[in-house]
Amino acid sequence: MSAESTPPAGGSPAGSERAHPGRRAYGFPRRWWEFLAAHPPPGAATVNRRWRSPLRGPWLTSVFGLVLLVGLPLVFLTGLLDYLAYSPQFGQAFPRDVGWLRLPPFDWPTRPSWLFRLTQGLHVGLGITLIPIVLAKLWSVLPKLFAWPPARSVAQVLERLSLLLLVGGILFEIVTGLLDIQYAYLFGFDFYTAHYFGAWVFVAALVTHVALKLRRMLTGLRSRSLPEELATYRAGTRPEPPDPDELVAALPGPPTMSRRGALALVGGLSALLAALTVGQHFEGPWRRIALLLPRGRQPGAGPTGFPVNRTAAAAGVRAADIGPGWRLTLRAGGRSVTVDRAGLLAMAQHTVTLPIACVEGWSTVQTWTGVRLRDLAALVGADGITAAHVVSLEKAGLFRQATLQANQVLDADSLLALRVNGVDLSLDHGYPARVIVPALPGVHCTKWVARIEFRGRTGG
Ligand SMILES: Nc1nc2c(c(=O)[nH]1)N[C@H]1C(S)=C(S)[C@@H](COP(=O)(O)O)O[C@H]1N2
Ligand SMILES: [Mo]
Repeated sequence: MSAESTPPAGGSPAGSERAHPGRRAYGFPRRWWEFLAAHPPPGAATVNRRWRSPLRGPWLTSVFGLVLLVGLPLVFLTGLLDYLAYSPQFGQAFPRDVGWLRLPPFDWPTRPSWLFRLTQGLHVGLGITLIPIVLAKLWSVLPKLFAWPPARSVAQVLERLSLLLLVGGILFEIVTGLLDIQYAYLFGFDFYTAHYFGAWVFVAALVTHVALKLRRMLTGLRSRSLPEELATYRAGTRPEPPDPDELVAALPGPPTMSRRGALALVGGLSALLAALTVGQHFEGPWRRIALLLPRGRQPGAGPTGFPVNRTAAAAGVRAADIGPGWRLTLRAGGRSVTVDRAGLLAMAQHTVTLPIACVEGWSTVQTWTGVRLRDLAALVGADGITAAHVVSLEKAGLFRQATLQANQVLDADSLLALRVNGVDLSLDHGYPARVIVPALPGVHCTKWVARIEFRGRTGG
């Protein structure tokens, strides 16, 4: 039995107890937890003896905690930015309505052109890279999950409840996120809604946790010197001194690994995951080792050999839809103009090098040629543009249409692309015409465009 389960007769160290015998401040009646302590469930009393790693302790927990304290808010913030990049003001972000969590609307910028590539890359990449650190942090405090009695005061119950949301929240975000980038919707709920609200639950719990533990983390960090730990091999590894939180094992076993070994193992796993992830953003051999990239790992050769999110076949686009009979319809203020591909090729052509960055975690930079969106607006006499609604010839599907902000329509690099890397667009990349706009989420770079409706102050 550990010392805590047999409180010394005559009262506990809590001063309040002396003033109110039999009752702790904000605590349960002492009889309750004494009863609980005397009746542990099978195995609970020996937990302290079973978790024997001499590496567990406030310092190690604090090191992992510090990394997560810096990293996880960044994952959260870049996730929110990705949400905002979808222009929620047009009701096209997922989830569509977030109630009072709605953030002030603003126009997602078109510069720098790699902005969305950066935010989604950090969100997915850092999220994946931090997984080993999350698991290591959980390992370092795991025995506390089995602490008995489970709580002695209302404050402790609340704290453990917040830990449930914290741990449950981060594991939920990791699992749903990983499944999403594999396009493996094994769960019966909407990914975006769950991942979005799950993130807020996690962050609320994180703020609570930081408020409660920040000082102990700082004390923990100061309790040992990192350079010294990094120079200490297994033979010299000693347990940390007993701590009030009981992170240190009551009966530490001999070390099987040094602290520097543990840090190297966890850091090495993170580095490995990072290496398997960054390839999602670069061509050549990198993309081939991007094991977490589900689509387009073998994008084929030639100028159109870059990743395809959804093929023409998958989108139900038939050859007849995009043959010589294809027309682009432009609309504004009740007017309508139709152009064929030859007509578009006869207009002023512009060439830009821009990324397609898919929110599912990959990106690719290519050189696109086509007509400026603002030239198309002029062709149909649209002015005072506030937005443009782009519709593909796909009959159904979430990605068949997108609304662009005014700044996205008017940017000199925003194109209806007809060609890529010097050749006609391939069928899978959106032939006869697709949208490409700097810093626009890939999902809004509509392929197989059939119609563009310009909206403006002067009707339309
Ligand atoms: N019509 C249509 N356009 C679409 C899609 C689609 O499914 N249908 N997918 C979008 C998504 S999610 C991405 S990331 C990009 C990918 O473009 P790519 O397949 O040419 O690489 O196209 C976008 N345009
Ligand atoms: Mo995408």
